[in-house]
Amino acid sequence: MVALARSTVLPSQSDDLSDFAADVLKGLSATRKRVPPKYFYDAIGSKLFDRITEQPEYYPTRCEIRILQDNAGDIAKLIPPGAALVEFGSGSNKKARILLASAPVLAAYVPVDICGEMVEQEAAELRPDFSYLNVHPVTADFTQDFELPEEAQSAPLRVGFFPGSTIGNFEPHEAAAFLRNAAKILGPNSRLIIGADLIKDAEVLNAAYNDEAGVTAQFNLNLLVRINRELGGTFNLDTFEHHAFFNRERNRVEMHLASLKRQKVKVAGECFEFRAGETIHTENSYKYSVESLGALARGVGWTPSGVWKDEKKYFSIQAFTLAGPVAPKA
Ligand code: SAH
Ligand code: AVI
Repeated sequence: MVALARSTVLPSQSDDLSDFAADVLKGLSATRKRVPPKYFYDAIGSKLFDRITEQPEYYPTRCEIRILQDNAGDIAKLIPPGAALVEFGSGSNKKARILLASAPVLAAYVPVDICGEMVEQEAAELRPDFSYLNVHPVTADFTQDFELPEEAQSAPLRVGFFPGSTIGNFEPHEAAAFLRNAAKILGPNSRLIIGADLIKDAEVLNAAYNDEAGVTAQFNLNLLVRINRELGGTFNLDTFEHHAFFNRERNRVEMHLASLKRQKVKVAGECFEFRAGETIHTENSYKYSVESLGALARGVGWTPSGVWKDEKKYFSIQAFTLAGPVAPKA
């Protein structure tokens, strides 16, 4: 992988393909087959996600943008002049643009994403409109340890921005681990602004993950396309189907790929058997209340310091400050 000027590609990224192979082989060998959702985001998957955000049923992006537009001034008050803004899982630059337009002069804006193509392209598109800003994209897996660029490290304070409810794609214990890692990366007295989807009617949620145009289905199935291309997989896409539903007991939308028949599939030289109806669990999208996310964050040292919601109370932006030292792992 090539590190471009003014950008950072961390050493762990050179291992990306073998991590992918190891995680897929491990997940397909489990009693309940699964693949971690971070592997959705190759260049095609990132574009498909962007198309999901334009579907009429997928309300989260529109709600979050509305909250940002209506409250940008107040939210930006959390960012002191000279701070560095670090965006986790940045994807499209749309939301950052709104925040940056209201923010004071910053030491740096650091979008961090696992998809190198996306983070580089979005940074390149942002620069001409924010010519005074030091935009320093980083390609990294934010569940792992990674270093911020020097400009962000030497800033007096760092503010994290984690929009899109990507926090919901973690298991709750992984979300706590992410928040602990974010505290470590951002450092003392940092702030964190998180976009989190709220618990709501199953009907609204089921529609959002089963759009009429079938873009979410394509996004889900693209994981098999990626496994076929990068890991020598033999998945026949016509024999797997997108399933998504709200699991009320666990406050999460589950996405699966269901095998339509009994079959064998090879991946990286290994053979996996599927029963008819058996699924690969590809994603959870946990929905939070302000209280439940607040409790999770408090548990690892972040103090809730602000909440903004849209009119329908579908989505929230929640702010946290890091008071004391990072809580040790339980
Ligand atoms: N922030 C954007 C995109 C959300 S989609 C929005 O609000 O619309 C989730 C984003 O997180 C994708 O861009 C994906 O590539 C990135 N992502 C997912 N898992 C990641 C990981 N483990 N490390 C870094 N980026 C990750
Ligand atoms: C990025 N993430 C928060 C999206 C979500 O809603 O869980 C990913 C997605 N999956 C299906 N549709 C959108």
